[in-house]
Amino acid sequence: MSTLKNVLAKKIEEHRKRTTKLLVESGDVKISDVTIAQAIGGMRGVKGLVTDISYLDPFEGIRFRGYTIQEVMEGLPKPEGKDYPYVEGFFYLLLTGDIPTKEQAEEVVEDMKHRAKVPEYVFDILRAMPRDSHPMVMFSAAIVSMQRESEFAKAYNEGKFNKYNSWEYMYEDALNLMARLPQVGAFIYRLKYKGDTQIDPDPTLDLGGNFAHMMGLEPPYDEVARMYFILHSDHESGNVSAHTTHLVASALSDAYYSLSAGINGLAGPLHGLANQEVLAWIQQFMEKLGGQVPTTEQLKKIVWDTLNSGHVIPGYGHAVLRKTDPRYTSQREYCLKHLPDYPLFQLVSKLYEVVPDILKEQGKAKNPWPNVDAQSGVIQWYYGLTEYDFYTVLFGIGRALGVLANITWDRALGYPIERPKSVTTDMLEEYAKQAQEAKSNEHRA
Ligand code: AMX
Repeated sequence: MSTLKNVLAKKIEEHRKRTTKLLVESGDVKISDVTIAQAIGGMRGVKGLVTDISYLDPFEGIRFRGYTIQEVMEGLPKPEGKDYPYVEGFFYLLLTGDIPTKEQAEEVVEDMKHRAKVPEYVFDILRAMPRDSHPMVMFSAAIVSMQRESEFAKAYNEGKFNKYNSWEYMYEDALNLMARLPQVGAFIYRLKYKGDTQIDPDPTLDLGGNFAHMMGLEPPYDEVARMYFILHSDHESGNVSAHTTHLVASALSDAYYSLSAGINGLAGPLHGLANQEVLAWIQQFMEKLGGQVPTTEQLKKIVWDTLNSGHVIPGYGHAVLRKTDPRYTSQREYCLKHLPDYPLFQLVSKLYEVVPDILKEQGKAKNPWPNVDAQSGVIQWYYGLTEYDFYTVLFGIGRALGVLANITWDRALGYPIERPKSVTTDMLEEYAKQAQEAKSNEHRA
């Protein structure tokens, strides 16, 4: 058994005791109430999910297994001469909660290399699809098409499967999928935008390095890939892609079905597609201005015009965060170091100066600050990846790290099929009436 699987098995053994104790001794302790506004309004703020992979504080931002972005980037082992850590070592951290040693991280690098072979039929399927299909459609289809490779589904069908060992099959699927996604993504990119001129994987490279190589992008794009995949990996369980993956897996669907479903959610413009939308929006108004960088006054007008036409400002706002997204800040720091004078970066920085005040003045968005997507396209564009409808695939490869770690733990802890209860509008009106009556009785008393 690999070190990672061994360590994970021990952690699971320990953790199961905690979950059982909570259920047996404190199962009826309340952690959340639900208002009518929350039931209608997308369950915002309702605590009803459990994950230990990451936690999102509205003001501090994301912590992966208790570590801030900076601690992750500084603390994890890195390939020789590189500034950003092995993605594989980060996956070790997400799964186990431990920062791996360099040896442990490199063991995962080697393990993933052995799992990285994408079945030929996936390429045939992708080539058979209309070339103008959105890259996220291709990505999702490629993932679900590999379902026949699922160890989890095989074990289930062969009756090997029980509540205690099912995580091991999910783990195998998670690692196999994670090892293959970079090639699937790079294949789609080169199929769609580079005339199907494919670049073979280089078995000497780590996941981030190999992705850059297969995309045909020179270093330091390998560093960008490592940073990007880590930053986009997880944002606790309630976001659409993570929640969907978890929900589908709760029906004992395997990792292929579950991840593909999560990727479909990520493809929505209010979620992962926002990174593409930011670039599309910028390109649109730059075109209107004849390529000239807008002045602050012009930018303010553009932002107001966008809002007044009923559109959201892509890359701004968040359902949980109430400050600038540290994933935005992390990418901004990269830009300040590597491309401070790049006009597109300067424009995005100017937007940062203008948009929050306008959103505050408009008074609708609860969070006027930028999220991860406001900044990410700039770096991609700078390194030559200008086909912005591909950006959400990059997000998807990263997001897979978090959601696959999550569903492995879901099986390890035996979480049941997810099934919240709904009510009807008549029932809500009855609750409202009863609350009003109770209030007037209180006044009278
Ligand atoms: N521009 C304009 N209006 C915005 C806004 C923005 N960036 N963010 C929120 N609002 C509006 C909402 O549309 C809503 O309007 P309504 O009352 O007319 O329906 C109102 O402000 C209240 O919304 P909220 O409670 O602040 O946000 P939410 O939790 O409902 O939605 C989000 C969160 C991210 C969908 C929203 O902020 C948004 O649409 N942002 C732009 C798209 C985007 O960047 N998405 C990426 C998010 C990060 C990610 O998942 N990758």
